[in-house]
Amino acid sequence: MTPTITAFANSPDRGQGLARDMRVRWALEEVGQPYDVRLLSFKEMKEPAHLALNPFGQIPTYEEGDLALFETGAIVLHIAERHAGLLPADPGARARAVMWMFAAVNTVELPILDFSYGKFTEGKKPWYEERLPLVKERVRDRLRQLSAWLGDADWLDGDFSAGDLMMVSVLLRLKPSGMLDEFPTLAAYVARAETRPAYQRAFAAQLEVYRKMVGGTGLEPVTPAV
Ligand code: GTB
Repeated sequence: MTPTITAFANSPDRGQGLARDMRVRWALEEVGQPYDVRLLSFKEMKEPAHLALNPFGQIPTYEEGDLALFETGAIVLHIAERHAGLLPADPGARARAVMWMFAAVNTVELPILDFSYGKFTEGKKPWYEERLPLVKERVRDRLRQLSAWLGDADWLDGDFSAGDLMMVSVLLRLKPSGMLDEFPTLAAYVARAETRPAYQRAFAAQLEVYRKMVGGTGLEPVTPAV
């Protein structure tokens, strides 16, 4: 059965791969599973039909027959469990790949979101500039630790896995800020992932939405807003 995912009809990042349907598209591409996409306006995301799928009124969601999921980590794990290619067969290695998925969203993403959301939600507060160095240092702490773990390995634990997919997706959020480039090991890790054909297909599909819906080239500067 072909799953259907939801995505922004008009993504604030102009189709540059930062909206979270990208993670789901990428996972589906890695395992070779075709999918349909239902595009939603911000208004539609807050209406009852979508709230029945995701009570938080966000994208992406994932529908497959009777199954409806939200939360990208859960969706990517579901895809990885049902198809070969994103989780190792060995039970220990599999558990560690899942551990890295959680580390991505629960340990690394938190300070990154504090940094990137802060600019838009708190940017005009008098204390924003004073707090910013602390927020950035928390991000750098995680990047330093992750960089030390990765060393000269290609991926976090053996072959590319759903753990890498989630971690790279989280790190990509830092790209517009330039902070990732302070850590060449991580910049190379992200670049390595971006060369994967599955990543490129997912990116192209997301960009195509922006081109069709908005008529832009996708080459305009990125201004993350959500
Ligand atoms: N924890 C959830 C998950 O991982 O699935 C979070 C989902 C989420 O944050 N969805 C966002 C959303 O629906 C879109 S992806 N926001 C609308 C709302 O909450 O009303 C987050 C996002 C949006 C835009 C950019 N950007 O433009 O750079 C980057 C990331």
